[in-house]
Amino acid sequence: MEKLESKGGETHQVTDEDHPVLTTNHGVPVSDNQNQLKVGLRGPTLREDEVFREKINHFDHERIPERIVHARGSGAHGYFECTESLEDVTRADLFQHVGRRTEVFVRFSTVTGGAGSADTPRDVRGFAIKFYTREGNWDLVGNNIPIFFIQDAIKFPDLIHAAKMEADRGYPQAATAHDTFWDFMSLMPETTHMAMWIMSDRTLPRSFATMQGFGIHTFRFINRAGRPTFVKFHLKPKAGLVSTIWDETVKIAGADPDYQRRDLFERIGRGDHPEWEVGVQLFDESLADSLPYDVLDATKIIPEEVVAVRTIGRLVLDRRPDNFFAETEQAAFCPSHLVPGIDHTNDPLLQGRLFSYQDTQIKRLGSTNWHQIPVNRAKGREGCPFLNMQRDGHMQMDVPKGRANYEPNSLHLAGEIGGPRETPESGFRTYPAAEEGEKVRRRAASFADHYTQARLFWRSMDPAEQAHIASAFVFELSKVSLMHVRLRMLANLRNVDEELAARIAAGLTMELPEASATAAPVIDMPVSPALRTVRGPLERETLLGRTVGILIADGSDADALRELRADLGKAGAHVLVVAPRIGAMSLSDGSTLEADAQLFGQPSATLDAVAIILSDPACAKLIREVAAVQWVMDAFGHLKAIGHDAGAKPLLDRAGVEPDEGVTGLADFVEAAKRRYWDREQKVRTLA
Ligand code: HDD
Repeated sequence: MEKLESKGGETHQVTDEDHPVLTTNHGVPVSDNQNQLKVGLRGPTLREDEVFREKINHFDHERIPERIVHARGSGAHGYFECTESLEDVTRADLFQHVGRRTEVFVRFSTVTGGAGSADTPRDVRGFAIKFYTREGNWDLVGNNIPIFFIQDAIKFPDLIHAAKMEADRGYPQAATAHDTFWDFMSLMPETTHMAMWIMSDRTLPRSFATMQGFGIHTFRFINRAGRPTFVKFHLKPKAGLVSTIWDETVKIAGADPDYQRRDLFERIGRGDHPEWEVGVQLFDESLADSLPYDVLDATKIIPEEVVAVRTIGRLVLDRRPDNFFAETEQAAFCPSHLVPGIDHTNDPLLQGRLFSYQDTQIKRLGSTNWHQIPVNRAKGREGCPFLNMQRDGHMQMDVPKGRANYEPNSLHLAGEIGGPRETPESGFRTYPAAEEGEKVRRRAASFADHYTQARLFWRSMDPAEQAHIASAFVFELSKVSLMHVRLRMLANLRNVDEELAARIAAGLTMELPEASATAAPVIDMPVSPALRTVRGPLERETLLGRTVGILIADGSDADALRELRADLGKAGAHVLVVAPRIGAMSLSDGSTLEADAQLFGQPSATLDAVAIILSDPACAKLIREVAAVQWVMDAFGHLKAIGHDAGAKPLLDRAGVEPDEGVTGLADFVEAAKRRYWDREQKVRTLA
């Protein structure tokens, strides 16, 4: 029996059990969703079964082409809040008024893997932001690294082909440790600076919420008077810059391939909203001219020590998508989408991107009307998203009124709808840069130096991170079977730093080749501590946004557990009680406590710090359980704080835990859990 019911302003047909009525795509109520239409109970099915045909037909078409790069991604809604007006340098609406919020949709991604690949390979992370400003959508399509591999967009297909699965064998998936990638890298010295960044822990972020974001290119701001200012965009995570280490990330990939997607979803769900300080580096033509590198070259940074990052707002992600496909998968970003007050520069990488994204969205989403998909739709002033004379095409969703689909027209004089008109003063205007020259296919001499900033990066690193970089090179090149490619990489790296090259060569048991020729002198720039991840300015000693696991078993000390859990919670940590069994564990005082996770399903690699509270008999049992021993051994090996009571000591001993300041009693654990113990690394790992 069906009846009509009104919910939230909409009227639905509902069943007797209060479910909405199941219908076909065309609104016809369905009587049976369990069986095809047949002749007789065991007879042949009938072609007239429209309920079946429509359902299967739709299912067969459920997939659209995955993105050629950045196929694996996760998104969230939120807002940008302006905290300092930039009225003097740009007329962009979102930067005018302190306190004004602009809605955003952000999609994070890895680059090389397919849509179903793991979240945690060594890879650059995409950080694409769609700002729904009152003057249209602005897409800032950046990464978590402030530079790029190549200088000219014409090399992008070559770069991506070399990085993705090898063409004949279809592997490796989401990994750069293979011949073709390093063949390309070694033949293109302009990639050397990026090679340093991708071999660092930057490509192993713990969470999307703990990575930096960068707009990379130099853009232009334009103020109301038409004055231009160069700008580079920066995002700094409020939760601090936190990466994993290689062994940890490999183990996370096995334990939870959706680790970062889950983290984003769950963080927002528990109100721990990812947040970034949004900042800008502002500079003018004369500063740009004074630099020993070109600001139009996307393989270069401007160190923060040279041009400070000015914080002008915050980006907060506070709402999960309702539907992954409709929003995250169909979200389409284009660097060509600018708003009045923001403009491009001649960066040849950026210029190539202006074509590519628009083109790919038409292929991926199947129609030039992809801007009408809700997540891509401009919101505009007073809710009016867009107004123009573009018409028709596949999947047109709008129903424009009137006969004026051309401009100019004078239909308004007859009382008809005349349609929109241009706004010369306030509309988007390109900065009228004066350009002249011959048509050439050549690079400027100012793009020739490929090693100075790679050296700057290496020399700015903390020794712990240097060891990770050198070891990452050893690992990746050890997977390269072509000896001439390894040698060519080593020859290039000698121009970065002799010690780095020697460490990698030793790790590969190879002789160092002659250094490769350089096209420009390599300069020693002053080091930039702002670039550090380890012991750098964005490392935060905090439990906010961190997940701490407490391992218990039957008989664990109830008071100690309750107290620790409460203290960790007060300090802002997300606490997971881990136990050999999921469900109720009986504690020392006879009470029971529901474990949040099972030992085998929540390896310590997935946690930021661990505590262990065990009764003597439970510990005696757990030291014979390899998963428990591994849990503790990994926490120690991954340089995490380990808090424990006396009962847990035999388990620590079995796991080879040696005393240091990160191994504490329960009373000191909350403080200790706020950081990693980099000095421990020499004790537990041989690095290059
Ligand atoms: Fe790109 C996607 C970032 C250079 C061509 N790119 C894509 C995404 C990000 C970036 C974050 C995913 C967007 C999303 O979540 O949907 N790409 C960058 C950055 C670059 C860059 C930071 C250099 C500074 N890209 C680049 C070049 C080209 C492309 C030089 C081509 C000439 N990128 C694409 C693309 C993609 C893309 C093929 C695939 C899916 C998409 O565009 O929407 O058009």
